[in-house]
Amino acid sequence: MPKAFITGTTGQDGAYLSELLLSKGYEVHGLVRDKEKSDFWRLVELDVKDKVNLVEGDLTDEERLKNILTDIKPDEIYNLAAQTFVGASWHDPVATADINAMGTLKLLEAFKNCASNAKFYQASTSEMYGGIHTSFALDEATSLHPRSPYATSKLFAHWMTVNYRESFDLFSCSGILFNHESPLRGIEFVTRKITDGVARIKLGLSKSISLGNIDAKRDWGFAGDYVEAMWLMLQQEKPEDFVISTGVTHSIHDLLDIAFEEIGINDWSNYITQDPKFMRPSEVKELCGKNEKAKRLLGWEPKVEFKELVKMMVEKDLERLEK
Ligand code: NAP
Ligand code: F7E
Repeated sequence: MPKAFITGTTGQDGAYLSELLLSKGYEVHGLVRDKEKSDFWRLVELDVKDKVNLVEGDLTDEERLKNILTDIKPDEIYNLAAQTFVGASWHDPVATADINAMGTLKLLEAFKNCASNAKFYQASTSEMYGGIHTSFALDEATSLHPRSPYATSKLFAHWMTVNYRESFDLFSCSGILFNHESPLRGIEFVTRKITDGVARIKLGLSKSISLGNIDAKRDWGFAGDYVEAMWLMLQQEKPEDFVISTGVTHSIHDLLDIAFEEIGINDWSNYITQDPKFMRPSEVKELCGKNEKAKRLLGWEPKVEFKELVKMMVEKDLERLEK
């Protein structure tokens, strides 16, 4: 039975990846910050909480990571833990860098010293492209220009992952994933904030949704599809980095159109307010990824398209609130 160690198990991707690996017969070990106090709602919703071996520890504690890897001897390591909210990274850049940049380096050290036969996956991000303006979709060869403390911390982790591969001949690779969403998305991210807000408006629990820059455009996919790509990357003979995206970009206006249409509202303008507190000091205006390499070498393709994704999220939020 292959063994996987996942950091960030309680997060959106950690939950879907746990479910996927369990379905493939893996023994899954998941890092959690506090076995008593961590919020396990996603693992509970997917009915996998009791099937994952929860291991207590923090990505910033190198000795603990070394002990864990020595004990578990995993075949695959998925580093998904991070301070993931871009907006919050300007308020706490030091903690963001401690976890995302130094935390990853500490895990790479533990991997090199205690589990060097394993394969290592790093959760890199399209935010690393941030300020790149091009009429072409972004791919593995495009240069990087991070526009937030979050993106900058992830850039360090990304290049460290490349560096450990090139320096020590380890199987370490990065997935450069574009935004991916689901009913398990955190409520602070714009997709879930909107689908939850729309469901509240429908049920008379709220009158409007307050947002920041609604002109932003993203390449949004479904998290369930994206964890498949993570697994595929670690099944390759050779460690390589891959862009994972849908190749299609939508604006927040499109998102609002579909979400409000689900509750029978065609003109959402009276239900949206804008608040400067949700604006970012340096915004990433638009992102679109080119997934040709993943299609060609991994045989991966996104299955859920944008409209279906938004509808799925509104439906789930309505169901939760009605309960
Ligand atoms: P998420 O839902 O915010 O989950 C983040 C996870 O990291 C949580 O399990 C959290 O644990 C854990 N964590 C945070 N700080 C930690 C620490 N110091 N030690 C141990 N665990 C810690 O994130 P996600 O959307 O699943 O994203 C997964 C990964 O992919 C992240 O690295 C993210 O940066 C990257 N990524 C995400 C996207 C996307 O669109 N979702 C796109 C590109 C890359 P608690 O429950 O204790 O808070
Ligand atoms: O913002 C705009 C906001 O917070 C998307 C993380 O998973 O994906 C995610 O980062 C856009 C931005 O996601 C609000 O300014 C407008 O332009 O949903 P978001 P993100 O910043 O793209 C990447 C790939 C990651 O790696 C990250 O970990 O929406 N926006 N109004 C808003 N955003 C939020 N959150 N809230 C608003 O009210």
